[in-house]
Amino acid sequence: MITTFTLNAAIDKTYYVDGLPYGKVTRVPKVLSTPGGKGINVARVLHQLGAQVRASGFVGGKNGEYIAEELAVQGIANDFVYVKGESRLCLNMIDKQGVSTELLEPGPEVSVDGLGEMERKMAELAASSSLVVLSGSLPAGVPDDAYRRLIGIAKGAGAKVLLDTSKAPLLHGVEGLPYFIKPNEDEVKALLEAPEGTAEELSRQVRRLNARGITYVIVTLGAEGALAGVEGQLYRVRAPKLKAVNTVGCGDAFVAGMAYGLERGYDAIDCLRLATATGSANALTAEAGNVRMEDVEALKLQIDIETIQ
Ligand code: TA6
Repeated sequence: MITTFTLNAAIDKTYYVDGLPYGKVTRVPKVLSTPGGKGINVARVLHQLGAQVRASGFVGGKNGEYIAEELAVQGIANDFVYVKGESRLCLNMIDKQGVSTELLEPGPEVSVDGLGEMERKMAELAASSSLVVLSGSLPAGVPDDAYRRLIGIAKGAGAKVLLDTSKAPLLHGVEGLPYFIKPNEDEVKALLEAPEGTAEELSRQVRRLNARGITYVIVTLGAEGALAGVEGQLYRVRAPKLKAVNTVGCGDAFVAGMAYGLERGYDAIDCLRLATATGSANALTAEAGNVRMEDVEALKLQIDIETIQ
């Protein structure tokens, strides 16, 4: 069982518009709506890959009820902590050129009691999970070190933890030594207080994070693919150029592919291949956090992974 936690769950709305003239009225001809927030996207893609998965996190209000009910309709088990306030909407507006503009609401404020309840939920759910995925931003009221605390509980219950977040929650979260992180280049430098650097320096920094005890360190390099460090061994990963329909959720789909591979006991190269193909496949569908298996299978054959000595 893989359990994903989304502390700031959302309803993801995707608006397909002709254009977005600033200061003008825009009518929206096509709208897609689905439960979202990073961990929920990970759960949906894991379900599509065929994994046994459940989604947890904080939800609130009518939007929270919609998130739980719609996940059940999509066939995804869920076990949320309910808080006061309303779960947020995240808007992604895609114009005719395929340019994406996102508006992300802050989400409901969570009390100290709420975090305590989440810690109990983690202890309960991690005990029956081989992997736990913690994804996304933290809602107001939740301290920056929340992921570090939750990682400690999950590891104590015997689960491996994948952490996908940014800024202060990432800086604190790595102190809990998760099994996997997916920072961008700037975040790697911030984690090690390292200066701007060359490709060689970035490689050294990834190895230093591995040496600290984080088994998988995947540095996303945008269209250039990724640099992966796995227990000190580096890999350069490249995906084919695609005509993207919607790139929102590609990172979440990558994490889902990685979680699936790790749970099935794949080696590092097969995990990276599946994760990269799954992340790319997400770009080929209109909804965020959504893949077709035929795309994943076709893309797996086109992923280039170079072992760096
Ligand atoms: O990764 C895409 C996405 O998950 C959207 O679905 C949207 O809900 C947003 O990111 C939320 O990100 P955040 O880091 O604020 O949790």
